[in-house]
Amino acid sequence: MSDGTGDGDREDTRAVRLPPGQALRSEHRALHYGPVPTFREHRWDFRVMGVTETLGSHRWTWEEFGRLPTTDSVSDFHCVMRFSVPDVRWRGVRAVDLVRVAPPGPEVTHVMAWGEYGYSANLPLETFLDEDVVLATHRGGEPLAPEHGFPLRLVVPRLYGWKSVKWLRAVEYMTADRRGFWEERGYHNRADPWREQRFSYQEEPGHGPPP
Ligand SMILES: Nc1nc2c(c(=O)[nH]1)N[C@H]1C(S)=C(S)[C@@H](COP(=O)(O)O)O[C@H]1N2
Ligand SMILES: [Mo]
Repeated sequence: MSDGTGDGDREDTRAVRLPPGQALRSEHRALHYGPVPTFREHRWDFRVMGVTETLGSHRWTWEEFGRLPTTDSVSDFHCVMRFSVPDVRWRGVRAVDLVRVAPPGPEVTHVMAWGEYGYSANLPLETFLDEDVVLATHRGGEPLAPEHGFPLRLVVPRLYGWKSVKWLRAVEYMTADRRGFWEERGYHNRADPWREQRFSYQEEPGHGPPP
């Protein structure tokens, strides 16, 4: 049996792995809106808030966050600007493991991920719980570079890149869907790259709350 490492096999696999309208890019160039924040450990915390099971919020200092269990996860990264970066190795706390220690109330349907400076992105709780979703501290075996989200970022490989919030500071549990930063500014509420859900004008009834 072939181990699938021949060049031909590899090309085939990648062609299938590339969502429509995307081109491969090996270099992972940083892309974001606004400045790169400076990490100050004494001022940093991470919170899980909103409709938690206890209705109280959970808070971790950087040191406490570092004691949560971590996992390695390799995934492809798809930016709405039509490029995809294959085989990115992330390390961090899987969203499912976070939710285990900070459970949502039973009526929670969506989460809002919050970054520094109020950047935000919404996603269904079900998607947040996919096993490849991580709150990443490392990329390619190294701590995140500042421009890639140091010290912590969300990675949601199955949605377009803007949902992968860099400089992550909080996760909010919600009982209804609400638009995040780009979802309020013309980008698709769902953002599934396999369905090419790029812009909000493509949304159909049921895809999200009114823009
Ligand atoms: N806080 C924050 N996170 C963000 C963004 C941003 O502007 N601010 N841009 C998003 C977009 S559009 C993409 S494609 C990815 C890019 O991640 P990278 O810079 O690590 O390649 O970050 C996402 N996360
Ligand atoms: Mo993006």
